[in-house]
Amino acid sequence: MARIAEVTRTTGETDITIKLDLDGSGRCDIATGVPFFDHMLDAFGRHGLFDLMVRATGDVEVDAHHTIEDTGIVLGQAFAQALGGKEGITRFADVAIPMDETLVMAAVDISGRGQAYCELPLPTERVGAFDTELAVEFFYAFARDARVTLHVRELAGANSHHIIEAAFKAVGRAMRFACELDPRVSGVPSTKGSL
Ligand SMILES: [Mn+2]
Repeated sequence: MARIAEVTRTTGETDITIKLDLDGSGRCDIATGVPFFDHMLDAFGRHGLFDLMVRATGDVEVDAHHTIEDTGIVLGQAFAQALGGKEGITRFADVAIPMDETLVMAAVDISGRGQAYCELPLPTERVGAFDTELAVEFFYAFARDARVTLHVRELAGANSHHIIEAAFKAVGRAMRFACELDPRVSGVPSTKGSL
């Protein structure tokens, strides 16, 4: 069965549509109105080997906060939908991604309980026009609505662009391996019988 999802969410602040194929090849088509965020979602999708289409329009004249948080919500919902009953998944994954001087680790459990713990010190408040604190807002929203446990840890880093980009690549890559079907797993990989 195809592990795909399409989710649209419209509020007074944002209008977002996401199409996701968990078993894709990293083809991304991203337009959020926030160029640095497009670059990050592209890194997430390509290195997660997800096919990912994102269309977001939001009140970026206020700031990018609503657009980025709500895109995290919708992307999380798309993962939850595409994972379905979670039969046969690997469930746990951890990766560390280097980017020059930076090293960021992400660990994920497709746990059914949405929670994120981020230790991602960023040396600058902005990368270009992008508010760096919004990176963790995205991960919190994503983990909550994907219903995954997510840890993101900066092990080394001096450049905010590198740190944020390594974090998105690490989370994408960890989600790839956690979502991947393991032929040795039968049913849902939990002693409780559900996730
Ligand atoms: Mn970059």
